[in-house]
Amino acid sequence: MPEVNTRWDIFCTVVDNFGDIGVTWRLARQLVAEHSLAVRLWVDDLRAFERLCPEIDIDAAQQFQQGVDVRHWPGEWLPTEAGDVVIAAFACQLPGAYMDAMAAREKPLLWMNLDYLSAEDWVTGCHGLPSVKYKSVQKFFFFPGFQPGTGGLLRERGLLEQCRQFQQDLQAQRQFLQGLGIDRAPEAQLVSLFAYENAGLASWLKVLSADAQPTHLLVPEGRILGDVARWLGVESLTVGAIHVRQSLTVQVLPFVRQDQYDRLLWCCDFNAVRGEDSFVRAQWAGRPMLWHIYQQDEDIHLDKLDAFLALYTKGLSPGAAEAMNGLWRAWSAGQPIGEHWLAARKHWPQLQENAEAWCLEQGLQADLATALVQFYVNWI
Ligand code: TRH
Repeated sequence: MPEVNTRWDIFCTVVDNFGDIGVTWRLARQLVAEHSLAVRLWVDDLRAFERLCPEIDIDAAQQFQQGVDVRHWPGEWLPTEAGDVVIAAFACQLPGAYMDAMAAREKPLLWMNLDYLSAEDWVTGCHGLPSVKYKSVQKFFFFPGFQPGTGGLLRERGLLEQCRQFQQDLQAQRQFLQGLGIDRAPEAQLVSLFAYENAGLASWLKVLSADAQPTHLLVPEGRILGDVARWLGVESLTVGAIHVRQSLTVQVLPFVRQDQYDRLLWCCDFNAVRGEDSFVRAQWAGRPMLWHIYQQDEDIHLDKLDAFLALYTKGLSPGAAEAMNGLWRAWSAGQPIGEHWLAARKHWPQLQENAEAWCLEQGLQADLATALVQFYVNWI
């Protein structure tokens, strides 16, 4: 493993939402906590960061947070020595002067692009390959993924054990939920909902409200709230709002810190998630889930969705796999999902087992931070 003093620079531009900072913040913390590395995290938007980590001082050019040297990536770059390892997250463009500093280093450095997560087959072939060069400095592709031969997924040491322990401790869950103002409706299944705007939502809420089984739906503040409000027939929804419609209780939560969001996922019987980071965290919760994939031009996200579904549903019976495929595809297309939800409910025990098995199978892979460190060790 690399010498303790290795210096790593991670660059993050917040393109939209929270995935870019969500992923890089987790990675930076883990490299510090588990690999004793000196990590600078350069972020261009500290306000987005603050939502996930309220301790962030949005006016500070530099600050330490959980051992990570957090730097506000300034519009006008100041001369800075390059690190030993440089990670450009999601193909972000590094400052020209920093790239010159990289090329000027006497000791060569490792430069990597941390790519988007995809289950597509081609990822295995491209992971670790050389990409472009800047002067004498070679950049490499680093692809997260679900299959051997990829860079794996972000997973902190002991995460799955911690999650299972929490899931077995009803008192700890109750306390945690109460801290967020959640008093679980009796006998209700707990469902979390984090998604982009979705025209298919109304059909789901309708089915949930008419179901014999009560549902307590937890909706963190965000883009889906407008659709929830429309279905409820209320003008707007604010944090703390609770509305009951027959079997369905809808509660609006604040946007919580990242580690609290993880716990919320662990508490729920079903998690609707989106983007990249919450999608992975729901998998670690080991519970059935629904993914609202981030839309891309020319519908290329649909290939990603299908590639993941093919892996995720491979252990299911044909009926259960069909129900999952129908549910996930309809949700990401913004189509009604009420009928698909009912079809999936028929296979619930199998979907629960599958979620656990998938989580354990993925937990056998090396985690992404360790794989990055290993990549560096192999490179020197
Ligand atoms: O926010 P996202 O949609 O992020 C993105 C971006 O759109 C990005 O541009 C795109 O590249 C990427 O997805 C694929 O969804 P994601 O990735 O799930 O990120 C959300 C983060 O917010 C995640 O780290 C969890 C965190 N979070 C909290 O910390 N507290 C909360 O209450 C909630 C709901 C989320």
